[in-house]
Amino acid sequence: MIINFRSPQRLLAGVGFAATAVIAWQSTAFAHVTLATGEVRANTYYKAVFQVPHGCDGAATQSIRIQIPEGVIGVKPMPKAGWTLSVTRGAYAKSYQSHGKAVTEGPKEVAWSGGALSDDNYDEFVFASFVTDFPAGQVVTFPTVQQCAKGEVRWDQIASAGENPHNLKSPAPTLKIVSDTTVAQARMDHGNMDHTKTGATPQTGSDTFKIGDLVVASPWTRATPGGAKIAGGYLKITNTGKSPDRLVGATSVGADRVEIHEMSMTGGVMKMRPLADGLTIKPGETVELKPGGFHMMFMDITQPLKQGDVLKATLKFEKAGPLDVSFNVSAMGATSEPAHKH
Ligand SMILES: [Cu+2]
Repeated sequence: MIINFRSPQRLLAGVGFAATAVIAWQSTAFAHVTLATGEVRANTYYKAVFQVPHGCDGAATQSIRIQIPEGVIGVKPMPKAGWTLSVTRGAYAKSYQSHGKAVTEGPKEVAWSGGALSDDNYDEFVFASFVTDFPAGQVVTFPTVQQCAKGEVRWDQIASAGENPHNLKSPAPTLKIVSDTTVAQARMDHGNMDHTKTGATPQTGSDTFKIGDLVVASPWTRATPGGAKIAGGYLKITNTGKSPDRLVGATSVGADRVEIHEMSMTGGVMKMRPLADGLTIKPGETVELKPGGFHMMFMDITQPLKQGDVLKATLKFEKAGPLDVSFNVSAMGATSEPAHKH
């Protein structure tokens, strides 16, 4: 009798734990209101997905109001059940060509209001748009007001030249215009989502670590902003042997746990998921873990990572066994490994 009573409870407890883990990842991953895809080419359609990770100091979110910058035209917001959608139209500063016609006015602000998004939940606010002829490298900002049952947050701070956007308390969501030749992949690995990339110039490191037939080259990570709980880990693994091996996990004294993730573009939105079976390295192959692709994820880091630091970790390979490596900590927002001081 007692056993029959307890079994379903144990099952439920298991389910509850899994769900909690997922939510914890989301809320730590996106500290600010940000765009899911932070890079786009000029003269293309752009699906803007605004991620709202929490309320205002614990209070539920009741409205999200987004200003549309000049040059982003033809905005079509996605209605949301339980929210009232309103669009404020106005004249554009100049005339744009769209499908052979001149477009001189359109939405200048969109707002979803009357909702109740609990501080414990995460939601997305979406519109379709067309990004006009911006020069590559330009950062387009979308000042956003998040109004809550109590208080509001104005996500409208814009980094001035030379200023690190990570130092801003409430940065406006940003979209970086990339050139045609740049692969338009959003290099948003969570901790640095959509923030302007600054800092380190590409440098190839010389750190290598070997075990059995495996060579691990140049592990690196990024400095993390104050409250960040996660950090990405990047490196290259070469299998010089005759049989496949697998990176099945890792541990680090600097993190509660370490996961291996994959990123992929789905419907214009970059998503990531843990690789349950690890990452296979075939004989003769080099697998690169890098921003926007496969990566390691340090979860619940014990203290912020600072540029120039070294984060120790132990990689676990299915056949080769454990391998101690050091991740060099690059600048915040860096897209490649830091220069080394040996
Ligand atoms: Cu990840």
